Amino acid sequence: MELGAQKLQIIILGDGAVGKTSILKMYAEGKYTSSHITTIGLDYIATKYESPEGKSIDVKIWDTAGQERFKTITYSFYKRAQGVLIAFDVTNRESFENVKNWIDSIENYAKKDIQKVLIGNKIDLTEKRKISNHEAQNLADEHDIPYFETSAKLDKNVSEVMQFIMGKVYDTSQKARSDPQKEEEIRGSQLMPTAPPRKEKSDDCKC
Ligand SMILES: Nc1nc2c(ncn2[C@@H]2O[C@H](COP(=O)(O)OP(=O)(O)OP(=O)(O)O)[C@@H](O)[C@H]2O)c(=O)[nH]1
Ligand SMILES: [Mg+2]
Repeated sequence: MELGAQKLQIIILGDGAVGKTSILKMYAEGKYTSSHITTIGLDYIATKYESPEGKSIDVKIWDTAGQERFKTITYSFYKRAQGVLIAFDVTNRESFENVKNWIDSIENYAKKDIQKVLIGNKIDLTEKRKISNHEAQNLADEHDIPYFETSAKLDKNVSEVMQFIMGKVYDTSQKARSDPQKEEEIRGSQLMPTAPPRKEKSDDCKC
């Protein structure tokens, strides 16, 4: 049975200021800003994935807020995501330690077959680096998650990681589409609610 227009849904998670928005902005717009504009609640970018058969598939990538106070909003968006990027900052050990918590939350709130990728961002800050490639790769291996290192600032590995997750999500969704039992689930995933993008500058935040 043929389903309606296919749309892939991906979410990016990780502590505040690890560079989630910067990665997505570099991918979608080829732009980088050095100021930290904290994501409030939820935002998204829309892009396309060219499938190996030459189909152009709509992709929505949800940009979440790392701050604790927005976690409830984020959880409500886990359920329909088919792919998740978990990002940490290679110069910030706490953000790396918290990867385990992000993985736990995915296990608690997301679909079982969600495709995961771990990203160590800010690799341009060589002198300040606290987490080696080896240490991060070990954690990724423990959880059986592919690991990529990126620099949103230098546009290093950004399109590679995005293409990788979209490819994984597309392959999984193709398999699911040929399984009639999963049909309803796919339809549901195309009905993800849209949140208006809202941003505020962290410097001005009085909260
Ligand atoms: N040196 C360097 N700085 C980066 C890189 N990526 C992001 N940053 C900086 O890190 C800060 C935080 O980046 P954001 O993309 O806003 O981080 P975020 O994870 O979206 O943060 P929240 O929305 O608060 O959760 C900004 O000042 C960015 O300019 C990178 O690859 N290298
Ligand atoms: Mg952000």
